[in-house]
Amino acid sequence: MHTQGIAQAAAAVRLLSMDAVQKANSGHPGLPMGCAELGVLVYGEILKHDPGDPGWIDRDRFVLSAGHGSMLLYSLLHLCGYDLALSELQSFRQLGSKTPGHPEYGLTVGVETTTGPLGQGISNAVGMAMAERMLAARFNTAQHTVIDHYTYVLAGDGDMMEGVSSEASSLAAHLGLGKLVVFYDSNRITIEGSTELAFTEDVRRRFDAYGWQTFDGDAYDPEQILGFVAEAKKDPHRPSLIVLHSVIGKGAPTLAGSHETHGAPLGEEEVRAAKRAMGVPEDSQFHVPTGAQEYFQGKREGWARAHTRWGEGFEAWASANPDKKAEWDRFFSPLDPGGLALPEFKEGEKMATRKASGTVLGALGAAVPNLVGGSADLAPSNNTYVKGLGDFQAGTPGGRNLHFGVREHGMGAICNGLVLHGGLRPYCGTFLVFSDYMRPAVRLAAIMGLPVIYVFTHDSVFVGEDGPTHQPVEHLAALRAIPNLVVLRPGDAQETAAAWKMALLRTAGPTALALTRQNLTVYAKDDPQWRENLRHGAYLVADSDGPPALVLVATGSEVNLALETKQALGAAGGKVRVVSMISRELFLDAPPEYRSHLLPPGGRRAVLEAGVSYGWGDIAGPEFVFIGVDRFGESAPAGKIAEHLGLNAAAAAAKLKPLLP
Ligand SMILES: Cc1ncc(C[n+]2csc(CCOP(=O)(O)OP(=O)(O)O)c2C)c(N)n1
Ligand SMILES: [Mg+2]
Repeated sequence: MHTQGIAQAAAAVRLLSMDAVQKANSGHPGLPMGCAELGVLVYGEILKHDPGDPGWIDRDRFVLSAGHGSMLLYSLLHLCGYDLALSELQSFRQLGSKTPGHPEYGLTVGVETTTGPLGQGISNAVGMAMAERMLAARFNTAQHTVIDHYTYVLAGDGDMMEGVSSEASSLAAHLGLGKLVVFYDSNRITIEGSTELAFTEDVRRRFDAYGWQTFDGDAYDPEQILGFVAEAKKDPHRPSLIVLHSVIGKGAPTLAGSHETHGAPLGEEEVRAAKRAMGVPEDSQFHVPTGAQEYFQGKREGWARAHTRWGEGFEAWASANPDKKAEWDRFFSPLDPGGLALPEFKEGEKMATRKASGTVLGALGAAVPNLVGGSADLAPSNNTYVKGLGDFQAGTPGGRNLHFGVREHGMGAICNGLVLHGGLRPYCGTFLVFSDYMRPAVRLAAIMGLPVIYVFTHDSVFVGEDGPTHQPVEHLAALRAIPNLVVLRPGDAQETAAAWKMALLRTAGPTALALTRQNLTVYAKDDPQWRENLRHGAYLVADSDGPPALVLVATGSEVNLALETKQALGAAGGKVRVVSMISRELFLDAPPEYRSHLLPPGGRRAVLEAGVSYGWGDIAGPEFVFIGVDRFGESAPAGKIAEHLGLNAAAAAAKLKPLLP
């Protein structure tokens, strides 16, 4: 071990971090300074990586779960030789730089996931470790290992406090993810001060109880840390937690150990004093000691060699296993829409869209071999379980059905990790009402542009007897408010199959499917191009005779209701056009001609959706009639609720009649 080089490299991390935060006059110097040695060990001694090819599939992953310490990551990526110039560090937190306040996936090379919302990164890492396990099971052979890497995490007190990390860590142990190693930066400081204020549990014993292998040591003893990592790797069945006692802001002469170093510049004087103490000219800026440069330069050849060796092994594996190689290519290439054979549903067939979704999923297993997923303990209700594909468990890593347990938040974050790793297409399910429990992870999927698919069933008050706690009303609106999340609410089984196809072909972000508990009738569709036009978010289901006096826009289960309402209106119903709007956001993005063709400008509009009216004005105009649920629901059989809330054909017709000639 190159003790001197490591010390110099750690000094470089401290100098770069102090200066960047000072120059930006904003940021978090405490963590990068406190974890400088650990960061150098991770990037210099522990990680299998190649700065020349950040996308190398068999690289070890490193997740900075405590994303506020972003300068630690940026400093190390720069020092290792990733494509991150010093000038980027000098424009830390500035518009257009590659060094945003918190690490952002896709913006900065070498950043494996977007972090900052505490608890998410460590939970993403569980998904990454699961992906490694699944791909290894599928592709490695007795002669060749093409997937064999570790997932490392640096988590802080905040990560350990957030509930989502408990959900994910509990599952990680259950699944026996032995190649997951978490360093816990135990500096016992958070924003308000000492952890004595609110966090006095024994984290190590908590992880012991989950079934992790745990270690406890000093953040400034490199040999001990490397020893722990070696020990951690010996047990292939247990993830490892390495608790490291550290000092926040270490190296700051008067502020080290203080919460004041957490999230504010140290101040000009303190920075100068720190540089003096480190034996660096106090006027220097963004100084990288020669020893630090030499240390990382000395690593490059070894990194490149390991990568080349892997490449040779991969070639040998590919020629010895052409079938596996062909499957590999399918895993890592865009989906071929032509290969998606979807089940057909007949007009008049009565089926809940959750059931139709289950049927579609069953048919997709073979067509989309990298599709994996499951539910937060609601598979029988969400229809997310695919028979014949096996369960992913510690002893059966080839299984494709995931069991997340009752852990929606962890499930969302884990699915992000599954996508981030590369090679897999995950879906996950729960009741729509509990999308709230995973919303932070859904939002991050949208920010990162990850094509996770959410199967949200029981999508309205028509859930019935379970009552208002289980009846979503504001959830569609809340999900639609997330940019880059596409919410699809299909109106029947045929639309459900089409929605799945749209979700699978989406690569730029997540898709939420809102599906019913109750049966819906598959209806005739006036638009012969309806499957095509769904991409515009809406299409014509039943037209009026002549120009429409009223366009009735409905979504999901309410398309059936809209058609019944048209009937119930008798002759006046002939003047009503019914539109199924599977996605409000896609419709808002549709070409203006298509929109005005479907909803003629200036015409009367009504909206039928068993949810809140919030947001519908964007589509239906300022004076639309809304038939929906701007309140919480009731516990009763669905039919009674419909009557009570005016959500049946008779009530809707009565409300619309005065609008018609
Ligand atoms: C979910 C979430 N809640 C709150 C915050 C705001 N926040 C950022 S850092 C922090 C304290 C973190 O403490 P710790 O992880 O111990 O980091 P350290 O102060 O040791 O650097 C908080 C509350 C956040 N980033 N994410
Ligand atoms: Mg802390």
